[in-house]
Amino acid sequence: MPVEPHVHTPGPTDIPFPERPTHPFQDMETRPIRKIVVANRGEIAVRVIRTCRELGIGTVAVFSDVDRTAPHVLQADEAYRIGPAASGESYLRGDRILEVAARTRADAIHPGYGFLSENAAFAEACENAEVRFIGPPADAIRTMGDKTAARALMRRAGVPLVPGSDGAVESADQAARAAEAVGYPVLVKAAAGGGGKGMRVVREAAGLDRALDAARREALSAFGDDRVFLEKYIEQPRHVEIQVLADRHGNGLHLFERDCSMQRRHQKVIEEAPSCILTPEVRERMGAAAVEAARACGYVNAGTVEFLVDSRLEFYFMEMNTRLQVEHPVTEWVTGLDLVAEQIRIASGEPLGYRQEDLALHGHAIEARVYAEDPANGFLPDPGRLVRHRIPSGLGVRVDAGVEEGGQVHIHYDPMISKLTAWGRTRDEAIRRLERAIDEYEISGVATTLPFCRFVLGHEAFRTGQFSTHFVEEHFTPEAMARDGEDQDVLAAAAVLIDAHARTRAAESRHLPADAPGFGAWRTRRS
Ligand code: MV4
Repeated sequence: MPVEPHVHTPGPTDIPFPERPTHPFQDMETRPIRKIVVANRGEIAVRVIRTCRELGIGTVAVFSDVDRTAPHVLQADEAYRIGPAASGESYLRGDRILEVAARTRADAIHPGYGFLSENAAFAEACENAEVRFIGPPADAIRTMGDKTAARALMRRAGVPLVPGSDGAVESADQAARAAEAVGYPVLVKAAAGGGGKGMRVVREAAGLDRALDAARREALSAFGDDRVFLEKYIEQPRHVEIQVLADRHGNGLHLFERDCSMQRRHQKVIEEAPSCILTPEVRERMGAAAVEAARACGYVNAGTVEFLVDSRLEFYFMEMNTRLQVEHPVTEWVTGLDLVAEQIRIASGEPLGYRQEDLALHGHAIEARVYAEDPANGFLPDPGRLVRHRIPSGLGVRVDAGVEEGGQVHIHYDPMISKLTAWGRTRDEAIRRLERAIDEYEISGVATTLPFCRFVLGHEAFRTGQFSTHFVEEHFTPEAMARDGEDQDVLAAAAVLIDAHARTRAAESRHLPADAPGFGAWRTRRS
């Protein structure tokens, strides 16, 4: 199916397909990047377009039928339809995206996160079409996508691993021997996994066979691959990940860590940089291990090495994410770098241009993810129109939104509305600023995770930094969240009454109806 140019595209709509190569005197490695196809939607597509603007690089958006007027489409220089709403028929169609790149004579494709970002075959197809994939080489994606291959490589590279089986377990017998060797409890994980799918905790030998079967079945249906392996189960871990950058010239460095321990069912809720549990000495060793992990798999571009950290601050390689991550803004806050600009410079073949010693942490940053989900109702997605969307601002506040007021959160895609981040000189200042920003944020039309984020930020365990990846299951109930908001509700109710009175008085003196626009609207914080 041919791609249809969007109506707002200036100039003729029947641009002929150029022959390739279009630059006979410059090979792909050194050709400058002048135009980028952004193969994504929502906030990350907008995020990439912003940096392209700053760098003077042209942007091409792609969109599905329901995204015809989405922010990323309106903000790009050109935009092309790639199919119907379902992502399998649009944002996952690498062939159509490559067609758009050819037709628009783009030099590169930025995949964002999700969709095609960790698809080795797509990265390869880009290179074959002589369009640069702004991400790592296909082989690095492939190696890190196979958790047993990644473990084997990390072992050889001397990166600390959770004790476990060498490679996939072939039989129940072999699994039992591996489990005895590391000691119970153990965790059965899918080789093709990640994100917690196909995982089973086993507390004693009696439960192993059942867990193996269950994990295999889940892995087969989720990934089409039933290979599983074993690891010692770390009981109350922190999730700490290191941001790395590597150029084509063999230079690699890290941009310190993000603490992503605050999760709910493997979905991150609050992320921060730096981690309040690390010491400078552990930070340095983890950073060095992450750079080594990247070097070992031939990594180029931006990537993230995830570690589990136990209560003794021992750290263990978990997996490597071969893409730009949702939570990258907190790293941008504390390093002052633009990670998308770094990705593009690296893809252009430029050297990093600075060394590890040139980098320092500055202050503290925290991100709250704002989803159209109802925390009072099992976090059920609540898609719909953002009747009101007024974002906070002010010193040290950043909002990356993919939907504007009047726009839709669609059922077809991830229900994230925005990422709200705040910076402070200290962790406490960052927390207070993020709380202030949440209080300033107005959303109506859909339920959001804002009150849930407010609950987490106000919790003693979060304030003191004494929490693990189990925080939400241990401390969160809709009732506790509601209690937390009660004082605010009383204040909001009082405010509504005072406002109504003020409106009436103002309307009387100006001869306007009391509901005239421009008087502002009160709302409760949990609206
Ligand atoms: C673990 C673990 C404990 N011990 N591995 C979750 C997702 C996947 N990337 C790996 N995960 C875990 N692996 C060992 N050996 C605990 C988790 C885990 C987890 C990790 C990070 C953040 C949140 C989590 C929630 C539940 C389990």
